[in-house]
Amino acid sequence: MIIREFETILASLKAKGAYCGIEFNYKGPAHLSIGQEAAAVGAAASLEPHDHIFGSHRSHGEFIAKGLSAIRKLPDDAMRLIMESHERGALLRTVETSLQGPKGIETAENFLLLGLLAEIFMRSTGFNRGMGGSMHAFFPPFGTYPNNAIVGASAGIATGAALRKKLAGASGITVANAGDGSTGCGPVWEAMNFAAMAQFDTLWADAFKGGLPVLFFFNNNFYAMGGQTIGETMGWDRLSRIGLAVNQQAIHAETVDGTNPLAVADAVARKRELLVQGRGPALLDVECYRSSGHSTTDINSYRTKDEMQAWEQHDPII
Ligand SMILES: Cc1ncc(C[n+]2csc(CCOP(=O)(O)OP(=O)(O)O)c2C)c(N)n1
Repeated sequence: MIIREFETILASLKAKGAYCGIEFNYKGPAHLSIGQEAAAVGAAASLEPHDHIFGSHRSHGEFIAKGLSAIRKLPDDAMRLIMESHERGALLRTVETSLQGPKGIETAENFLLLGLLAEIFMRSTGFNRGMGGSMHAFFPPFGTYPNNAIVGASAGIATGAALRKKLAGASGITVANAGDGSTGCGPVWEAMNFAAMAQFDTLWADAFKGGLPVLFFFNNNFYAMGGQTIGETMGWDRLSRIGLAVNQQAIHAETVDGTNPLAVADAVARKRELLVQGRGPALLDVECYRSSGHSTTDINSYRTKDEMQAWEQHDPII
């Protein structure tokens, strides 16, 4: 619900130039994930702070969910140190002086939400001094690595990060968050093949054996901009079947109800277990629906009102 309200602020500022009576002219991009929140929340619930997520153009929800999960899982003193050392405490001071409210975990939550909002608004108090904005925000202490405006790019980067984890003996997994449309991109296929190369099992020394600990997490909202993936722009009829092309285990591919956070949390926990055992990579086809437009200028001319209303019954907030 925090994600929903956060993105409702952005939607309202883009559409009306105001939210709750506060006027602000936000000129940057806003690819909202309204309707898809359960996918991000379910995944984050089963990830640890040292698991690294890499996003897409539509990753505000993943950023917030992973941050909230990390805040709950990190010890209080570690959390305090993170807030005090980031930009020498500048964001923490802004939170403590400008936002009233209860102390404790709310301070950390406000640190997360203000750090991201200020980043999206390209302000110096943003997590990346406003240089990244909506599509390139990141905050490594929470395991939230840069989002990416290049469709499918997270797949290659998360795979490289998983290789680094293997070589460095680092614990945890990496997650490539991407959309269903990214399965039309060559780098996604290259990344899945690289992560599943047979040599990891047949040739590598025992200490390094096993496929890469990377989870290809497809937020399958059935559309890539105005193109429908099933029956139109892709050859597959079910995204998870593409795992069959990669290796004998079909990279443990599975389709999940992405409108149910508990189903997603369960699936991610099971895939994570495989990955830390060196049995990666894995793929999740997380079916969900984007009830907001592709971007805030989208007039939804490619889908019917009936379809959108039918999906309202499956809104994860309800
Ligand atoms: C390599 C590349 N090609 C095209 C684009 C333009 N583009 C931006 S978002 C998008 C659709 C992506 O669809 P999907 O991966 O399903 O994610 P969704 O928008 O549905 O979350 C496209 C084609 C881009 N940013 N990068």
